[in-house]
Amino acid sequence: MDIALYYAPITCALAPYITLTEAGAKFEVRPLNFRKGQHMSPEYLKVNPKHKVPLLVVDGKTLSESIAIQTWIARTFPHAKLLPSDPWHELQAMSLMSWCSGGIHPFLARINSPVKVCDVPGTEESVKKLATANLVELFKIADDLLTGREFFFDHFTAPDAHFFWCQRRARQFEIDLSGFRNCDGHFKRMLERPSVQKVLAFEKSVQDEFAKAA
Ligand SMILES: N[C@@H](CCC(=O)N[C@@H](CS)C(=O)NCC(=O)O)C(=O)O
Repeated sequence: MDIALYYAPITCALAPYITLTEAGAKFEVRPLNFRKGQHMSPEYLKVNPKHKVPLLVVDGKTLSESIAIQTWIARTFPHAKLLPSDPWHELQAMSLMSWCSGGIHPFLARINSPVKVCDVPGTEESVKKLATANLVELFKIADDLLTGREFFFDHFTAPDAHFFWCQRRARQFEIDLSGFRNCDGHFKRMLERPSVQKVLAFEKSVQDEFAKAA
């Protein structure tokens, strides 16, 4: 089976990189340079008209959307237990990933690019402020969910990877999460995982390559 992951540094494509690594999958990574607009190139738009990453290619067939990708990885590599085995908990895991993707991510995207949601001159800071307030509320919910737990379930699963990315992105925007000790503990535990260290080292190497090519 040929597996390729379209990826870009900093983006949420970090999460399936983590789970593919946790699963011991052999996969090729195809980095896109967003600064050079490679995700908008005619070649990439043919592969993914949504111009987004992550995108998984399995034996030439494409799969977009993080949750579908994570579910495919979990089903294809069941030994890695990337989703809980109990059916109800499995659905709770899907619910968590939907929340990361549809609840948390859009507010992170607004901070990254406020003009995409409001182009009225002078509103950028206001968009960011509102998004930040929403994120603080969402991280409080996550903090409560993580009370007394190392991970969202009784072991590492795909939602942990997805939430790790959300938290990392929020920290890069310097959102103050210092009051959320359970989130903080989760973040630190994730940083200790070899899969996470691998993707962060990979990210650095790609960023260095892109900087050289700039
Ligand atoms: N709903 C998608 C969101 C993916 C997404 O927004 N990816 C961003 C990077 S974090 C992207 O590729 N943005 C480029 C663009 O929108 O042109 C998912 O969960 O996979």
